[in-house]
Amino acid sequence: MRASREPRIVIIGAGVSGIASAITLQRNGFHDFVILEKGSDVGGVWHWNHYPGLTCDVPSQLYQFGFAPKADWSRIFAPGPEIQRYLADVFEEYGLRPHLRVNAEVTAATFTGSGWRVETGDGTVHEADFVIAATGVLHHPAMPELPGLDEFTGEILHTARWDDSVATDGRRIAVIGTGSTGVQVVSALQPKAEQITHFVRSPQWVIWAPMRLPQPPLLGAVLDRLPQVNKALYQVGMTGARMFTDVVTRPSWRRRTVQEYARLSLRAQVRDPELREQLTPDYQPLCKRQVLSGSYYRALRARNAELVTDGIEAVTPTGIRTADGRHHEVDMIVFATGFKAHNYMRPMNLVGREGISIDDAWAKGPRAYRMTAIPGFPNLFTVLGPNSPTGSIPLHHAAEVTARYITAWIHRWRTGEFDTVEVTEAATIRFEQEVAEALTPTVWNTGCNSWYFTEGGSIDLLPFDRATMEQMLAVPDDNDFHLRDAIAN
Ligand code: N01
Repeated sequence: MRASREPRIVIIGAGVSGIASAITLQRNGFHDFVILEKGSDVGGVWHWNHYPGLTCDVPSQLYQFGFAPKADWSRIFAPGPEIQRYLADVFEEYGLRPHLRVNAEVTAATFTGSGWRVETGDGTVHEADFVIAATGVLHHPAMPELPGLDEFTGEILHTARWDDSVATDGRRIAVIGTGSTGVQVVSALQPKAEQITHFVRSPQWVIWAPMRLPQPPLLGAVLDRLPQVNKALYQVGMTGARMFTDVVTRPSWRRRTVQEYARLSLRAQVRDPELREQLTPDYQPLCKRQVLSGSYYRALRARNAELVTDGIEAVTPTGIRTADGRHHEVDMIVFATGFKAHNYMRPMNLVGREGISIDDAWAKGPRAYRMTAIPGFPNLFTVLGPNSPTGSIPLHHAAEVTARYITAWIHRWRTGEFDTVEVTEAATIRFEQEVAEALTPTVWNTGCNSWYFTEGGSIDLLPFDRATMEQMLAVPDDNDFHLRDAIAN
């Protein structure tokens, strides 16, 4: 056993998972880390997304770090800019600014035999003992290649790269896509648009929820004064979230109840049989990432709104032509078409042991042992990586739990137990088999297409409950890893 030493750590990404990682390292006495962020500020998805109507559809009291609860959220479901501010405030509060490099996109990371050589777009090189890839899931916008799009003379926007200088009031707007984003942006733009046309390829179930409900100021004041009550409320929320996990992971009366509520949300708000027919999905509620809204159906019923479910044939210089031969004249096209959710850290040129690239390692789709360790890539961990619980467990919590797990490995490195730690192929295959088996009874597997599916056809989610997730990341299991000295590489 060698003397204690201090690890150099690179964290890639300053979103929820990067912030959770940095603070967890710091709280455990690790200070030699740098956070490389591609964007111009912290916040990840909440930095990049600022489209009109952006709201978090997870209750604010749950959509926060357990170690940094905010008492005074303005609404039960916080608006995007408030979440972005919260993340920036936490970042400041924990003194992370000196560790941050913005506009520092990692273009390459190469395993050296004992650690990593990480390169950013401007040619800066960081030598590290460990890399934590906290690069996010919903980061790379998906932009469909529609015939004629290049010839369109109006504005083209993707919701995930919104341009705040583009006017929307009094204009004829096409919105393509009806996930959580499309529903929010249509609801927000409709009141002041001249005309809004929502192009929907597959309708979604939209559960009614009071998305604009204010959080009572008195509650904020009480939670602020009594941190114990704040903690208790967080725990109550986590317990409630556990019931939701159960709803999606296996059939039960609870699942059926939520699904019935989804159907009722449509029936009660859309009386016109033709519109209701158009809005009725041909798959079970909850199969795709559930959409929540208190205003979408009302927006669609407005005089200046139209739902179009005929397929898009082509974009023309002045609008969109659908398969029924109609031409829809519009001034701007908004793509709410989601993300390439399975890219993770790619297109970064990530090269592991013996020259294996991440593209080769993931040729059949992204994979990682317990969401965080990849065979062939020693001393590298992902946070909210493959099979993360994006559809079931509060994300901040999942990021915190994963960050603690990684920190435990780094702690052992510090004490000199090993130079490199790499998950075994056998353990990764075993984990994949467990996941595949547990995915069978999930609602995500009941016959819809969604961004949860990888190109290879597997579902990229964690089909376990919170307790199982916490247990699997509680203590590193040596049997599942190769622990080596650098000399042996
Ligand atoms: O993206 P999506 P999103 N022609 O992938 C359609 C999170 N989020 O940005 O279903 C026509 O869900 C596609 O149609 P189809 C949340 O996890 C959270 O809305 O493939 N349409 C679909 O309707 C969410 O799930 C919040 O037939 C095309 C849509 O585009 C995730 O982000 C808020 C098309 C894409 O839906 C992604 O949501 C917002 C084409 N060629 C988002 N290509 C919170 O509140 C795609 N579509 C926390």
